[in-house]
Amino acid sequence: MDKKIIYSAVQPSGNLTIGNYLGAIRNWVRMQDEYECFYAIANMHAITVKQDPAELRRRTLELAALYLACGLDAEKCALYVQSHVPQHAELCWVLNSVAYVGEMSRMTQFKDKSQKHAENINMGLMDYPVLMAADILLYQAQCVPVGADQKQHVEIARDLAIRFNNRYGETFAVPEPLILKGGAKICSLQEPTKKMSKSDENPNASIFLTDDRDTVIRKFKRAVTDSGSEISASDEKPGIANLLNIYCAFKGCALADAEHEFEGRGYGEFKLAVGETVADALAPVQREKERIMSDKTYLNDVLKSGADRAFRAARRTLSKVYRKIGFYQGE
Ligand code: ATP
Ligand code: LTN
Repeated sequence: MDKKIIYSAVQPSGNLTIGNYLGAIRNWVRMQDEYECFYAIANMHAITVKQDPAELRRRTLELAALYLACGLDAEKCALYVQSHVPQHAELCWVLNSVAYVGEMSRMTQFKDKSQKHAENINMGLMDYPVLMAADILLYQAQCVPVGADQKQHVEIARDLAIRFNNRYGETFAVPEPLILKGGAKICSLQEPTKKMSKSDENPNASIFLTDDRDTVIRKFKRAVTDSGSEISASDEKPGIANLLNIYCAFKGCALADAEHEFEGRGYGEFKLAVGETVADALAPVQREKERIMSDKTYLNDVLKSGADRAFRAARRTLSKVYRKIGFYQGE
């Protein structure tokens, strides 16, 4: 039987956070042995908000190194840069004529980002989910491992696939989001009801995969907690619940066990334990990332062969799409 196809991506819009790791990349690593996986660096999505060109270029390579350092294996999956495969933009254009303005303007992320970047509400920001649908549908992906915030976008990709198939005949696989419990929504350390984000302007709100031990411990020490002194994962205690969630995700234990472990202990001691656990988990990833970054030839080879593999798959789907919609492709 053919292997199930998996697709996902992260934008090189900032340094990776433990939210990106726990919500997405860690699950990608777990899937690479069993499935045919395509994992991209979504630089075309990243430019929907202002980026410094030199930084964007640097972060693209750094993100590739982090993918590998987190355990992705370039032999097992296609790791590539979105803009290296031109079919993403081409399919996006076709899907633009299938997608409705109304449904795009209702997307939560579009509304949030429009508010946050009120001076730059560009067409790309609104078209973001259509490009994301193009990413997924190009590879006939059945499953898309993401954090909870991306569920709505994967649902739009499903809707567009179904609409296109109904209009032009069976063309695309209809994808499903895969959102695993535990790390699906890691929250900001400063505003624990908001998701942790790599482009948050407050650096104390996020733990970056590249933060050194002292920084990690200091950020957890400063994390906003709740009144009272009990360490429990209740809805009234979003700050403590978030820290418990992070602790359990890295330790691989159940929330109830962690609550039990910290029973009768103070917030200070608890925050230090979370900080040390996270710092211990990040240290080997950071060492590996530095090692990979020092070998640019290897990194470029990985991205080149990933793009070649992706290109072949994407070309197949795009040609089918062009045939279905009536684009003349020569005799
Ligand atoms: P930005 O702040 O630039 O919008 P981001 O940090 O939200 O970026 P994305 O590139 O949008 O990161 O997301 C990459 C992947 O990480 C997605 O699958 C997303 O669902 C997941 N993810 C992002 N933040 C979190 C979080 N706080 N908790 C769990 N998963 C997350
Ligand atoms: N929009 C996603 C990144 C992304 C993506 C994708 C995720 C771009 N294309 C395709 C899954 C599938 C985000 O996480 N912000």
